[in-house]
Amino acid sequence: MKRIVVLLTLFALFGSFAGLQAAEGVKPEATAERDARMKWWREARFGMFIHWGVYSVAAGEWKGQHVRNAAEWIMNSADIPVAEYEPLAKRFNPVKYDPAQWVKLAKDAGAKYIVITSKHHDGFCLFDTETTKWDVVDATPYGKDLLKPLSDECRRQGLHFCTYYSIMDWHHPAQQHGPKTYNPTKIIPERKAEYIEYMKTQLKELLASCDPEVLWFDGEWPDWWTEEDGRNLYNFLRELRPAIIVNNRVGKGRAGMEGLNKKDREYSGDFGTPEQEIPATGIPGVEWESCMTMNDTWGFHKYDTNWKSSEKLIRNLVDIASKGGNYLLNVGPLADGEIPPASVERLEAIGRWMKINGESIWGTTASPFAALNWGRATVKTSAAGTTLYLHVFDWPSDGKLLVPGLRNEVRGAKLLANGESLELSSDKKGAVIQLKDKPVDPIDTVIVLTLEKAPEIVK
Ligand code: FHN
Repeated sequence: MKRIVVLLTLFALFGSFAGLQAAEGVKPEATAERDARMKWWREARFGMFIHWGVYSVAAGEWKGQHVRNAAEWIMNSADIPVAEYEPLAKRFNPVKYDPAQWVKLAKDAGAKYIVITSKHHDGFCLFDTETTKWDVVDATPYGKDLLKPLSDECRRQGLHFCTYYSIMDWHHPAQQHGPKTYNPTKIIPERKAEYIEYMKTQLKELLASCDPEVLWFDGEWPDWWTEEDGRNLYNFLRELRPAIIVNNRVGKGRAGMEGLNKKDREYSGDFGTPEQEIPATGIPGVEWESCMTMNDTWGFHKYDTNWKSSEKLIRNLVDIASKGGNYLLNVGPLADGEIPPASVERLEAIGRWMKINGESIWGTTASPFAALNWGRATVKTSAAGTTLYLHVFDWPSDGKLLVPGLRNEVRGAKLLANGESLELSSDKKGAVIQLKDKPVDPIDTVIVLTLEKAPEIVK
Protein backbone atom coordinates (compact mmCIF):
# COMPACT_ATOMS: atom_id res chain seq x y z
CA MET A 1 0.00 0.00 0.00
CA LYS A 2 2.91 2.29 0.90
CA ARG A 3 4.36 1.92 -2.63
CA ILE A 4 1.08 3.05 -4.21
CA VAL A 5 0.99 6.11 -1.95
CA VAL A 6 4.57 6.96 -2.94
CA LEU A 7 3.81 6.48 -6.63
CA LEU A 8 0.63 8.54 -6.49
CA THR A 9 2.50 11.28 -4.64
CA LEU A 10 5.24 11.24 -7.30
CA PHE A 11 2.59 11.30 -10.03
CA ALA A 12 0.82 14.20 -8.34
CA LEU A 13 4.11 16.06 -8.05
CA PHE A 14 5.38 15.37 -11.53
CA GLY A 15 2.24 14.29 -13.34
CA SER A 16 3.98 12.21 -15.94
CA PHE A 17 5.52 8.86 -16.59
CA ALA A 18 8.87 10.54 -16.85
CA GLY A 19 8.33 11.92 -13.36
CA LEU A 20 7.56 8.46 -12.08
CA GLN A 21 10.98 7.42 -13.30
CA ALA A 22 12.57 9.75 -10.77
CA ALA A 23 12.92 6.69 -8.60
CA GLU A 24 14.83 5.09 -11.43
CA GLY A 25 17.55 7.67 -11.90
CA VAL A 26 16.25 10.23 -14.38
CA LYS A 27 16.26 13.62 -12.73
CA PRO A 28 12.70 14.53 -11.72
CA GLU A 29 10.83 16.21 -14.54
CA ALA A 30 8.14 18.69 -13.55
CA THR A 31 5.02 18.82 -15.69
CA ALA A 32 6.08 22.19 -17.10
CA GLU A 33 9.45 20.71 -18.14
CA ARG A 34 7.76 17.74 -19.81
CA ASP A 35 5.28 20.04 -21.55
CA ALA A 36 8.18 22.05 -22.95
CA ARG A 37 9.99 18.88 -24.10
CA MET A 38 6.89 17.37 -25.75
CA LYS A 39 5.51 20.66 -27.19
CA TRP A 40 6.72 20.37 -30.80
CA TRP A 41 5.73 16.69 -30.92
CA ARG A 42 2.21 17.30 -29.57
CA GLU A 43 1.63 20.16 -32.01
CA ALA A 44 3.07 18.25 -34.99
CA ARG A 45 0.19 15.74 -35.22
CA PHE A 46 1.63 14.29 -38.49
CA GLY A 47 4.96 12.58 -39.29
CA MET A 48 6.41 10.49 -42.12
CA PHE A 49 7.80 7.03 -41.31
CA ILE A 50 10.50 5.59 -43.62
CA HIS A 51 11.41 1.89 -43.73
CA TRP A 52 14.52 1.46 -45.87
CA GLY A 53 17.41 -1.00 -45.86
CA VAL A 54 18.94 -4.06 -47.44
CA TYR A 55 15.51 -5.75 -47.46
CA SER A 56 14.48 -3.09 -50.02
CA VAL A 57 16.76 -4.90 -52.52
CA ALA A 58 14.84 -8.15 -52.08
CA ALA A 59 11.56 -6.17 -52.23
CA GLY A 60 9.48 -9.12 -51.11
CA GLU A 61 11.03 -11.69 -53.46
CA TRP A 62 13.58 -14.42 -52.71
CA LYS A 63 15.08 -16.84 -55.25
CA GLY A 64 12.38 -15.80 -57.70
CA GLN A 65 9.59 -16.54 -55.27
CA HIS A 66 7.04 -14.01 -53.99
CA VAL A 67 7.51 -13.97 -50.21
CA ARG A 68 4.38 -12.86 -48.41
CA ASN A 69 4.47 -10.80 -45.18
CA ALA A 70 6.11 -7.44 -44.71
CA ALA A 71 9.13 -6.88 -46.94
CA GLU A 72 11.44 -5.95 -44.07
CA TRP A 73 10.79 -9.38 -42.53
CA ILE A 74 12.05 -11.38 -45.55
CA MET A 75 15.06 -12.79 -43.63
CA ASN A 76 12.61 -14.42 -41.26
CA SER A 77 9.78 -15.08 -43.73
CA ALA A 78 12.08 -16.88 -46.21
CA ASP A 79 14.30 -18.43 -43.51
CA ILE A 80 17.42 -16.86 -45.00
CA PRO A 81 20.69 -17.67 -43.18
CA VAL A 82 22.81 -14.60 -42.37
CA ALA A 83 25.54 -15.72 -44.79
CA GLU A 84 22.99 -15.82 -47.64
CA TYR A 85 21.36 -12.52 -46.65
CA GLU A 86 24.57 -10.44 -46.41
CA PRO A 87 25.32 -10.41 -50.19
CA LEU A 88 22.09 -8.40 -50.68
CA ALA A 89 24.05 -5.43 -49.32
CA LYS A 90 26.31 -5.55 -52.38
CA ARG A 91 23.19 -4.66 -54.41
CA PHE A 92 22.13 -1.78 -52.15
CA ASN A 93 23.30 1.30 -54.06
CA PRO A 94 20.76 4.16 -53.69
CA VAL A 95 22.06 6.31 -56.54
CA LYS A 96 18.66 8.06 -56.79
CA TYR A 97 18.66 8.99 -53.08
CA ASP A 98 17.77 12.68 -52.81
CA PRO A 99 17.35 13.79 -49.18
CA ALA A 100 16.19 17.26 -50.21
CA GLN A 101 13.42 15.78 -52.36
CA TRP A 102 12.37 13.34 -49.61
CA VAL A 103 12.14 16.13 -47.01
CA LYS A 104 10.26 18.43 -49.42
CA LEU A 105 7.78 15.62 -50.13
CA ALA A 106 7.14 15.20 -46.39
CA LYS A 107 6.99 18.95 -45.75
CA ASP A 108 4.61 19.61 -48.66
CA ALA A 109 2.39 16.81 -47.36
CA GLY A 110 2.10 18.66 -44.05
CA ALA A 111 4.31 16.34 -42.02
CA LYS A 112 6.35 18.03 -39.31
CA TYR A 113 8.78 15.18 -38.60
CA ILE A 114 10.43 12.18 -40.26
CA VAL A 115 11.23 8.88 -38.50
CA ILE A 116 13.64 6.71 -40.52
CA THR A 117 14.94 3.22 -39.75
CA SER A 118 18.55 3.50 -38.59
CA LYS A 119 18.69 -0.27 -37.90
CA HIS A 120 15.78 -2.69 -38.40
CA HIS A 121 15.59 -6.29 -37.16
CA ASP A 122 18.16 -7.43 -39.76
CA GLY A 123 20.78 -5.41 -37.90
CA PHE A 124 21.89 -3.46 -40.99
CA CYS A 125 22.90 0.11 -40.11
CA LEU A 126 22.05 2.98 -42.46
CA PHE A 127 24.62 5.11 -40.64
CA ASP A 128 28.39 4.94 -40.30
CA THR A 129 29.18 2.96 -37.15
CA GLU A 130 32.46 1.79 -35.66
CA THR A 131 30.66 -1.13 -33.98
CA THR A 132 30.18 -3.31 -37.06
CA LYS A 133 31.03 -3.72 -40.75
CA TRP A 134 27.33 -4.52 -41.32
CA ASP A 135 26.60 -0.93 -42.25
CA VAL A 136 26.03 1.11 -45.40
CA VAL A 137 29.61 2.45 -45.42
CA ASP A 138 31.41 -0.91 -45.24
CA ALA A 139 28.94 -3.37 -46.78
CA THR A 140 27.50 -1.56 -49.81
CA PRO A 141 28.81 -0.03 -53.06
CA TYR A 142 27.19 3.24 -51.97
CA GLY A 143 29.69 3.53 -49.12
CA LYS A 144 28.29 6.67 -47.46
CA ASP A 145 26.21 7.45 -44.36
CA LEU A 146 22.55 7.90 -45.35
CA LEU A 147 21.12 9.49 -42.20
CA LYS A 148 23.25 12.58 -41.66
CA PRO A 149 22.34 14.11 -45.05
CA LEU A 150 18.67 13.54 -44.26
CA SER A 151 18.97 15.08 -40.80
CA ASP A 152 20.81 18.10 -42.28
CA GLU A 153 18.01 18.50 -44.87
CA CYS A 154 15.33 18.22 -42.17
CA ARG A 155 16.92 21.02 -40.21
CA ARG A 156 17.38 23.10 -43.37
CA GLN A 157 13.72 22.73 -44.32
CA GLY A 158 12.36 23.00 -40.78
CA LEU A 159 11.30 19.41 -40.05
CA HIS A 160 12.20 17.37 -36.99
CA PHE A 161 14.55 14.42 -37.70
CA CYS A 162 13.95 11.19 -35.76
CA THR A 163 15.27 7.64 -35.94
CA TYR A 164 13.78 4.17 -35.52
CA TYR A 165 16.02 1.56 -33.85
CA SER A 166 15.33 -2.15 -33.38
CA ILE A 167 16.35 -3.85 -30.13
CA MET A 168 15.89 -7.30 -31.68
CA ASP A 169 18.86 -7.89 -34.02
CA TRP A 170 19.02 -10.87 -36.37
CA HIS A 171 22.68 -10.23 -37.22
CA HIS A 172 24.41 -9.64 -33.88
CA PRO A 173 26.08 -12.79 -32.52
CA ALA A 174 24.79 -12.22 -28.98
CA GLN A 175 21.28 -12.93 -30.16
CA GLN A 176 20.75 -16.53 -31.12
CA HIS A 177 18.91 -16.71 -34.42
CA GLY A 178 18.92 -18.60 -37.58
CA PRO A 179 16.42 -20.14 -39.95
CA LYS A 180 13.11 -20.67 -38.17
CA THR A 181 14.40 -19.06 -34.97
CA TYR A 182 14.66 -15.39 -35.97
CA ASN A 183 11.62 -14.22 -34.14
CA PRO A 184 11.81 -13.77 -31.29
CA THR A 185 15.56 -14.02 -30.89
CA LYS A 186 17.06 -15.60 -27.81
CA ILE A 187 19.91 -13.82 -26.06
CA ILE A 188 23.06 -15.67 -25.07
CA PRO A 189 22.75 -14.77 -21.35
CA GLU A 190 26.46 -14.09 -20.81
CA ARG A 191 26.45 -11.75 -23.84
CA LYS A 192 23.42 -9.60 -22.96
CA ALA A 193 25.54 -6.89 -21.32
CA GLU A 194 27.78 -6.87 -24.39
CA TYR A 195 24.78 -6.36 -26.68
CA ILE A 196 23.38 -3.56 -24.52
CA GLU A 197 26.76 -1.83 -24.72
CA TYR A 198 26.68 -2.36 -28.51
CA MET A 199 23.30 -0.60 -28.65
CA LYS A 200 24.43 2.24 -26.38
CA THR A 201 27.53 2.82 -28.52
CA GLN A 202 25.42 2.95 -31.68
CA LEU A 203 22.87 5.26 -30.04
CA LYS A 204 25.67 7.61 -28.96
CA GLU A 205 26.98 7.57 -32.57
CA LEU A 206 23.48 8.42 -33.82
CA LEU A 207 23.08 11.28 -31.36
CA ALA A 208 26.51 12.62 -32.28
CA SER A 209 26.14 12.34 -36.05
CA CYS A 210 22.50 13.15 -36.79
CA ASP A 211 21.05 14.20 -33.44
CA PRO A 212 17.58 12.62 -33.69
CA GLU A 213 14.87 14.37 -31.65
CA VAL A 214 12.91 11.14 -31.18
CA LEU A 215 14.34 7.66 -30.64
CA TRP A 216 11.64 5.33 -31.96
CA PHE A 217 12.43 1.87 -30.54
CA ASP A 218 10.98 -1.37 -31.86
CA GLY A 219 11.66 -5.10 -31.61
CA GLU A 220 11.20 -4.92 -27.86
CA TRP A 221 9.07 -8.06 -27.54
CA PRO A 222 11.67 -10.82 -27.01
CA ASP A 223 11.34 -11.94 -23.40
CA TRP A 224 15.05 -11.39 -22.69
CA TRP A 225 14.37 -7.61 -22.98
CA THR A 226 12.65 -6.31 -19.84
CA GLU A 227 10.83 -3.15 -18.80
CA GLU A 228 13.76 -2.44 -16.48
CA ASP A 229 16.18 -2.73 -19.43
CA GLY A 230 13.95 -0.26 -21.23
CA ARG A 231 13.89 2.18 -18.36
CA ASN A 232 17.68 2.02 -18.07
CA LEU A 233 17.99 2.75 -21.80
CA TYR A 234 15.46 5.58 -21.49
CA ASN A 235 17.45 7.08 -18.60
CA PHE A 236 20.70 6.64 -20.56
CA LEU A 237 19.29 8.63 -23.49
CA ARG A 238 17.68 11.35 -21.36
CA GLU A 239 20.96 11.82 -19.50
CA LEU A 240 22.81 12.14 -22.83
CA ARG A 241 20.21 14.42 -24.41
CA PRO A 242 17.62 15.69 -21.88
CA ALA A 243 15.30 17.05 -24.61
CA ILE A 244 15.05 13.75 -26.47
CA ILE A 245 11.67 12.04 -26.81
CA VAL A 246 11.48 8.23 -26.65
CA ASN A 247 8.55 5.96 -27.51
CA ASN A 248 7.13 3.30 -25.20
CA ARG A 249 8.71 0.44 -27.16
CA VAL A 250 12.00 1.21 -25.40
CA GLY A 251 10.45 -0.97 -22.71
CA LYS A 252 7.36 -3.15 -22.51
CA GLY A 253 4.78 -0.39 -22.65
CA ARG A 254 3.33 -1.23 -26.06
CA ALA A 255 0.79 -3.57 -24.50
CA GLY A 256 0.47 -1.57 -21.33
CA MET A 257 -0.03 1.99 -22.43
CA GLU A 258 -2.60 1.68 -25.12
CA GLY A 259 -3.81 -1.88 -24.82
CA LEU A 260 -4.59 -1.96 -21.12
CA ASN A 261 -4.27 1.81 -20.65
CA LYS A 262 -3.14 1.23 -17.12
CA LYS A 263 -2.26 4.80 -16.22
CA ASP A 264 -1.20 3.65 -12.79
CA ARG A 265 1.47 1.43 -14.32
CA GLU A 266 4.93 2.83 -14.86
CA TYR A 267 6.06 2.30 -18.42
CA SER A 268 9.27 3.81 -19.75
CA GLY A 269 8.90 6.04 -22.75
CA ASP A 270 7.00 9.20 -23.56
CA PHE A 271 4.23 8.08 -25.89
CA GLY A 272 2.12 5.08 -26.81
CA THR A 273 2.46 3.41 -30.21
CA PRO A 274 -0.72 1.75 -31.53
CA GLU A 275 0.15 0.20 -34.87
CA GLN A 276 -2.05 -0.19 -37.98
CA GLU A 277 -5.00 0.90 -35.85
CA ILE A 278 -6.68 4.01 -34.48
CA PRO A 279 -7.81 3.52 -30.87
CA ALA A 280 -11.62 3.94 -30.93
CA THR A 281 -11.63 6.58 -28.21
CA GLY A 282 -8.00 7.64 -28.34
CA ILE A 283 -5.97 6.90 -25.22
CA PRO A 284 -7.16 9.41 -22.64
CA GLY A 285 -4.37 10.81 -20.50
CA VAL A 286 -1.60 9.30 -22.61
CA GLU A 287 0.37 10.84 -25.49
CA TRP A 288 0.11 8.48 -28.45
CA GLU A 289 1.00 8.09 -32.11
CA SER A 290 -0.58 5.63 -34.52
CA CYS A 291 1.89 4.26 -37.10
CA MET A 292 0.36 2.94 -40.31
CA THR A 293 1.32 1.85 -43.80
CA MET A 294 -0.09 3.14 -47.10
CA ASN A 295 -0.37 -0.41 -48.44
CA ASP A 296 0.26 -3.50 -46.28
CA THR A 297 4.03 -3.49 -45.92
CA TRP A 298 6.57 -1.18 -44.26
CA GLY A 299 9.59 -1.93 -46.45
CA PHE A 300 9.17 -1.73 -50.26
CA HIS A 301 7.41 -4.88 -51.57
CA LYS A 302 7.12 -5.17 -55.37
CA TYR A 303 4.00 -7.34 -55.09
CA ASP A 304 2.11 -5.16 -52.58
CA THR A 305 -0.27 -2.95 -54.54
CA ASN A 306 -2.96 -2.81 -51.88
CA TRP A 307 -2.77 0.98 -51.57
CA LYS A 308 -5.18 2.86 -49.33
CA SER A 309 -6.98 5.75 -51.06
CA SER A 310 -5.89 9.33 -50.45
CA GLU A 311 -9.37 9.89 -48.99
CA LYS A 312 -8.77 7.12 -46.44
CA LEU A 313 -5.35 8.51 -45.52
CA ILE A 314 -6.69 12.07 -45.08
CA ARG A 315 -9.58 10.85 -42.97
CA ASN A 316 -7.19 8.73 -40.87
CA LEU A 317 -5.16 11.87 -40.18
CA VAL A 318 -8.27 13.77 -39.15
CA ASP A 319 -9.65 10.87 -37.09
CA ILE A 320 -6.37 10.48 -35.20
CA ALA A 321 -6.00 14.23 -34.55
CA SER A 322 -9.63 14.33 -33.34
CA LYS A 323 -8.67 11.71 -30.76
CA GLY A 324 -5.58 13.59 -29.61
CA GLY A 325 -2.97 11.45 -31.36
CA ASN A 326 -0.24 11.76 -33.99
CA TYR A 327 -0.32 9.99 -37.38
CA LEU A 328 2.99 8.41 -38.44
CA LEU A 329 2.41 7.47 -42.09
CA ASN A 330 4.94 5.13 -43.70
CA VAL A 331 6.73 5.15 -47.04
CA GLY A 332 9.00 2.31 -48.18
CA PRO A 333 11.58 3.62 -50.70
CA LEU A 334 13.02 1.33 -53.37
CA ALA A 335 16.63 0.19 -52.93
CA ASP A 336 17.80 2.82 -55.44
CA GLY A 337 16.33 5.65 -53.35
CA GLU A 338 13.16 6.29 -55.34
CA ILE A 339 9.95 6.70 -53.36
CA PRO A 340 7.16 4.62 -54.94
CA PRO A 341 5.03 6.79 -57.27
CA ALA A 342 1.89 5.52 -55.53
CA SER A 343 3.24 6.91 -52.24
CA VAL A 344 4.20 10.23 -53.84
CA GLU A 345 0.72 10.56 -55.36
CA ARG A 346 -0.95 10.05 -51.97
CA LEU A 347 1.42 12.36 -50.08
CA GLU A 348 0.75 15.09 -52.68
CA ALA A 349 -3.02 14.61 -52.27
CA ILE A 350 -2.68 14.90 -48.49
CA GLY A 351 -0.58 18.02 -49.05
CA ARG A 352 -3.27 19.66 -51.21
CA TRP A 353 -5.80 19.12 -48.41
CA MET A 354 -3.36 20.25 -45.70
CA LYS A 355 -2.41 23.37 -47.65
CA ILE A 356 -5.99 24.60 -47.14
CA ASN A 357 -6.89 22.88 -43.86
CA GLY A 358 -3.63 22.30 -41.99
CA GLU A 359 -4.52 24.69 -39.17
CA SER A 360 -7.36 22.31 -38.24
CA ILE A 361 -4.76 19.59 -37.55
CA TRP A 362 -1.51 21.18 -36.37
CA GLY A 363 -1.52 22.31 -32.74
CA THR A 364 -5.03 21.02 -32.10
CA THR A 365 -6.33 18.87 -29.27
CA ALA A 366 -8.95 16.15 -29.10
CA SER A 367 -12.62 16.58 -29.91
CA PRO A 368 -14.89 17.43 -26.96
CA PHE A 369 -17.71 15.35 -28.48
CA ALA A 370 -18.34 11.70 -27.70
CA ALA A 371 -19.06 11.00 -31.35
CA LEU A 372 -20.22 12.91 -34.44
CA ASN A 373 -22.17 10.96 -37.03
CA TRP A 374 -21.14 13.29 -39.88
CA GLY A 375 -17.41 13.55 -39.19
CA ARG A 376 -14.89 14.64 -36.57
CA ALA A 377 -13.85 17.72 -34.56
CA THR A 378 -10.59 19.23 -33.36
CA VAL A 379 -10.00 22.14 -31.00
CA LYS A 380 -7.46 24.92 -30.68
CA THR A 381 -7.41 27.10 -27.56
CA SER A 382 -5.47 30.30 -26.93
CA ALA A 383 -5.70 33.41 -24.79
CA ALA A 384 -7.82 34.97 -27.54
CA GLY A 385 -10.46 32.25 -27.28
CA THR A 386 -11.29 28.86 -28.64
CA THR A 387 -11.58 27.63 -32.21
CA LEU A 388 -13.66 24.53 -32.89
CA TYR A 389 -12.93 22.83 -36.23
CA LEU A 390 -15.79 20.71 -37.57
CA HIS A 391 -14.58 18.14 -40.12
CA VAL A 392 -17.59 17.23 -42.27
CA PHE A 393 -17.11 13.91 -44.05
CA ASP A 394 -20.82 13.31 -44.78
CA TRP A 395 -22.53 16.44 -46.02
CA PRO A 396 -26.11 16.75 -44.64
CA SER A 397 -28.65 16.28 -47.46
CA ASP A 398 -30.96 18.90 -45.91
CA GLY A 399 -28.12 21.40 -45.50
CA LYS A 400 -28.52 21.45 -41.72
CA LEU A 401 -25.50 20.39 -39.66
CA LEU A 402 -26.33 19.62 -36.02
CA VAL A 403 -23.49 20.13 -33.56
CA PRO A 404 -24.92 17.97 -30.75
CA GLY A 405 -25.03 19.43 -27.25
CA LEU A 406 -22.99 22.55 -28.04
CA ARG A 407 -24.12 25.20 -25.60
CA ASN A 408 -21.51 27.89 -26.09
CA GLU A 409 -22.30 31.26 -27.55
CA VAL A 410 -20.70 31.08 -30.99
CA ARG A 411 -19.00 34.30 -32.06
CA GLY A 412 -18.77 33.22 -35.69
CA ALA A 413 -19.03 30.36 -38.16
CA LYS A 414 -17.28 30.08 -41.52
CA LEU A 415 -15.86 27.70 -44.11
CA LEU A 416 -12.10 27.36 -43.53
CA ALA A 417 -11.40 26.93 -47.25
CA ASN A 418 -12.80 30.30 -48.39
CA GLY A 419 -13.83 32.22 -45.26
CA GLU A 420 -17.49 32.23 -46.32
CA SER A 421 -19.67 33.03 -43.29
CA LEU A 422 -22.34 30.56 -42.28
CA GLU A 423 -25.70 31.04 -40.59
CA LEU A 424 -26.02 29.35 -37.24
CA SER A 425 -29.01 28.77 -34.94
CA SER A 426 -29.54 26.63 -31.88
CA ASP A 427 -32.25 24.33 -30.65
CA LYS A 428 -32.63 22.00 -27.73
CA LYS A 429 -30.30 19.48 -29.40
CA GLY A 430 -27.43 21.89 -29.87
CA ALA A 431 -26.18 24.30 -32.56
CA VAL A 432 -27.42 24.02 -36.16
CA ILE A 433 -25.33 25.33 -39.05
CA GLN A 434 -27.01 26.14 -42.35
CA LEU A 435 -24.89 24.76 -45.21
CA LYS A 436 -24.90 25.16 -48.97
CA ASP A 437 -26.02 22.13 -50.99
CA LYS A 438 -22.49 21.02 -51.96
CA PRO A 439 -19.35 20.51 -49.80
CA VAL A 440 -16.19 22.45 -50.65
CA ASP A 441 -14.22 19.19 -50.35
CA PRO A 442 -16.06 15.84 -50.45
CA ILE A 443 -13.27 14.19 -48.45
CA ASP A 444 -13.49 16.65 -45.55
CA THR A 445 -14.92 20.17 -45.55
CA VAL A 446 -13.80 22.10 -42.47
CA ILE A 447 -16.12 24.54 -40.69
CA VAL A 448 -14.61 26.94 -38.15
CA LEU A 449 -16.59 27.97 -35.07
CA THR A 450 -15.16 30.77 -32.95
CA LEU A 451 -16.04 30.50 -29.26
CA GLU A 452 -15.36 32.74 -26.29
CA LYS A 453 -14.07 29.81 -24.25
CA ALA A 454 -13.68 26.03 -24.16
CA PRO A 455 -16.60 24.11 -25.71
CA GLU A 456 -19.47 23.40 -23.32
CA ILE A 457 -21.16 20.19 -24.38
CA VAL A 458 -24.32 18.92 -22.80
CA LYS A 459 -24.37 15.13 -23.17
O1 FHN B 1 8.36 -5.87 -36.84
C1 FHN B 1 8.24 -4.47 -37.01
C2 FHN B 1 7.77 -4.13 -38.39
O2 FHN B 1 8.66 -4.60 -39.35
C3 FHN B 1 7.63 -2.61 -38.50
O3 FHN B 1 8.90 -1.99 -38.32
C4 FHN B 1 6.63 -2.11 -37.46
C5 FHN B 1 6.51 -0.60 -37.53
O4 FHN B 1 5.99 -0.12 -36.32
N1 FHN B 1 7.08 -2.50 -36.13
C6 FHN B 1 7.31 -3.91 -35.92
C7 FHN B 1 6.00 -4.65 -35.81
O5 FHN B 1 5.28 -4.14 -34.71
